[in-house]
Amino acid sequence: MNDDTDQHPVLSRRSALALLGGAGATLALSRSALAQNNVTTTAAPIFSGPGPLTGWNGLGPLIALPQKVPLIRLVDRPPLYETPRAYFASAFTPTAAFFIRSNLAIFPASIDLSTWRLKVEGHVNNTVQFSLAQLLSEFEPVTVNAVMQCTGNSRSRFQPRRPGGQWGNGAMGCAAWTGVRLRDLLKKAGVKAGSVQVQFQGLDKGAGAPGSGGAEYKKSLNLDDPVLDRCIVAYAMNGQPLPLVNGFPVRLVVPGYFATYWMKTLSFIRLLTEKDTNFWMATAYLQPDNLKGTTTPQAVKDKTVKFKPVGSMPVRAFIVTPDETVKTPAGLPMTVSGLALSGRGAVTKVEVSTDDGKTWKAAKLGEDHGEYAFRPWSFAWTPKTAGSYTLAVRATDASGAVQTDEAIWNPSGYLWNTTERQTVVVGSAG
Ligand SMILES: Nc1nc2c(c(=O)[nH]1)N[C@H]1C(S)=C(S)[C@@H](COP(=O)(O)O)O[C@H]1N2
Ligand SMILES: [Mo]
Repeated sequence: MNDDTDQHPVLSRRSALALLGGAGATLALSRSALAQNNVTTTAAPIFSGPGPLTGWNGLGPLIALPQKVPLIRLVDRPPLYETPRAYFASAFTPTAAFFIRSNLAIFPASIDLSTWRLKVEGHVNNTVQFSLAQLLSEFEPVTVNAVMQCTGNSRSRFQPRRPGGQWGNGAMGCAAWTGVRLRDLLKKAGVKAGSVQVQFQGLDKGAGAPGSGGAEYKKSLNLDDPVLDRCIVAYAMNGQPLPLVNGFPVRLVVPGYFATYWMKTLSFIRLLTEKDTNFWMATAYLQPDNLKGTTTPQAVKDKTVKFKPVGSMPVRAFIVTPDETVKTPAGLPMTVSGLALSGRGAVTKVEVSTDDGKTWKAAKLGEDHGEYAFRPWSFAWTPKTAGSYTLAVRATDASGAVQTDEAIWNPSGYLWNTTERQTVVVGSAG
């Protein structure tokens, strides 16, 4: 992709406000200059204070990894790179702009397909292994459009703040994933009676959190979880091979579930006779055992909270345009637009407020790409008078769940789905 497109580089909310306030020096940094350097040279503050970080994206320089366009680097190693807001203008996220997150620091720098195999092992009738050529030729290919979202997406909103990557909203993306049904692979191996979970492991390595025993990233799903019927082992996203950092040659796709299960460089599928108690299942990626995954710091202190492994994604809607750089004259018709998602039933309704959530009107839903994909929405709005407006958006899904203004809180900073807001400055048309 050409760097100097109309995809705007990331401006932090603060630098954008400075820009609106007429800070000429900030404005003088042209988009092309930013793109050429692959870094933001604006004085984006490094956030260290106690309050929530409220810009749409997290804060960090724009850095391009191999096969990727510049993304917002939150952490170098293990890599946390966030997708800039402008890439969410369409329902499918460009592969090269897809976010990157790995839990361990050592990721394969190359894959030799002459020796790489996907193994199905453990409590099976026959241990089997497949080359990529076999996955491509011996199984019926299937495609599913699905959003992958990091469990900690939007963690920077948490109040009190939680440790971990301080994501804005860009730790998500939607792709058309093509590959082989997990069920077809399990059939080839023959799952033995007495198996309770299926475990997934990739090729990355690293120490993990000190003392955690988490040096191998392993994730498991219950064998009786209906999500297994829609899981695929994907060798393509958006009609292209997966970039190495996004899991080449194959990754697990778990439509509707958080990304923690979407194993990259998937190389081991293992049938277990006991529940998986490894660090990444028993200690990490736990949510309070309620639908919203919310609790209070006091309840955690009092040890009254029951936790369970995270699973499906609650309903969310995002305002993509206008962003904070838009300053519009009164009377000019504009389109408010964005995306919505839910892992718990199709998005059925999106509503927009132009008065900070006091009154709501239905937005128009865009093309339906499937239950697990982003659902685009748009809303025609003509601000009548000059002033500052606070737009809000909320979505409803087929389960009847609707977003609210109530903040989510849990110790790991997961499952944020509070209604989104965007302030728009409307000037006089003269
Ligand atoms: N092999 C492997 N797969 C993994 C992870 C990992 O650390 N190693 N992290 C998971 C998490 S937490 C996320 S958010 C997604 C990120 O996928 P991406 O880098 O393609 O965006 O991968 C998931 N799959
Ligand atoms: Mo994640």
